[in-house]
Amino acid sequence: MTLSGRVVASHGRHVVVEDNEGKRRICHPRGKKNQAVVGDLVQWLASEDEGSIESIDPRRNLFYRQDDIRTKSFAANLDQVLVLVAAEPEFSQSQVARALIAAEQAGIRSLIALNKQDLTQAFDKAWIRLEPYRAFGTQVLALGLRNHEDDLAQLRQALHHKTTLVLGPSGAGKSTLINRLVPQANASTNIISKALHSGKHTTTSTTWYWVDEEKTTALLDSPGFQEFGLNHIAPSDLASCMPDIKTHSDHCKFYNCTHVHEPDCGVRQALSEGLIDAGRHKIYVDLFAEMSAPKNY
Ligand SMILES: Nc1nc2c(ncn2[C@@H]2O[C@H](COP(=O)(O)OP(=O)(O)O)[C@@H](O)[C@H]2O)c(=O)[nH]1
Ligand SMILES: [Mg+2]
Ligand SMILES: [Zn+2]
Repeated sequence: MTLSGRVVASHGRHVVVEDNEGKRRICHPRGKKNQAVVGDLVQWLASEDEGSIESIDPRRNLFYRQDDIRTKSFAANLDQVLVLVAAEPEFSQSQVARALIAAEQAGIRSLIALNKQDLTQAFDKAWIRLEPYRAFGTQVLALGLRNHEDDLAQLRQALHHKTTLVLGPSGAGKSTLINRLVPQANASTNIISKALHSGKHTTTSTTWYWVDEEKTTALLDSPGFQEFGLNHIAPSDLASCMPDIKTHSDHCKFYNCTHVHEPDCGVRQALSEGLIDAGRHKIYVDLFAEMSAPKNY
């Protein structure tokens, strides 16, 4: 008889499943298909200390990121994506945009947090760079993760009772955030590394952490943020994944307007009137070109 469980880490095709008692063990996929990802609820079968995945329960959603042609990583059944950036190192607007587009395409809410409030000058500059996101309704939190006086109440409230995938460039403070909110994070990582027989947890793609003992709030840490590919999205769907572009795309003359060069384009009109941020339109145009380029694989 199969048991239900949740995928809490993955390593290649092998995953770590947490059972209903909280015990974690490595499970192997049965067959080539049915690739389970972190966040999946699965039916599994025990065999001694390990197990096999028999089936994957229907998913609420599936978040994709494609780092290059080969490496795809996913997480399933998310409530939201938290894009964590910092005053320093300076974040890439394009990377932030990509993460939000991937979330929007998957039907997942996203929010942004800007860390390192103590670096006041750089922080103020970065805060202004996030203005276009606030303008179309994205929640942006100010954080000082290294300031232990701060109880992070606003952040805790935003995460409460939710499953949140944390994404951000190296150096933004992802590990600091996990360690602040998940006191037993290191122990949890060690159990996962042991189950996967891998010395370093850095080879794990995504890891699930429980924030509270009641297991109602979860954080997923996903290392790496570079080369955030969006090859799974059709260029014609891009505008609908960028709320500030989408708002102005209803009044284009051509139903299949790409908002790049056409006359009587609502988006380009809004751009010329300053209603769309020029940097955001540039990101749209660049991404549209990237997605439209012939794929050589
Ligand atoms: N100045 C400052 N540094 C911070 C803050 N939070 C984290 N850091 C530092 O930023 C560096 C990168 O943090 P880390 O959590 O490893 O980032 P990750 O690469 O996203 O996991 C570390 O040296 C942290 O101590 C903060 O609020 N202020
Ligand atoms: Mg880290
Ligand atoms: Zn248009």
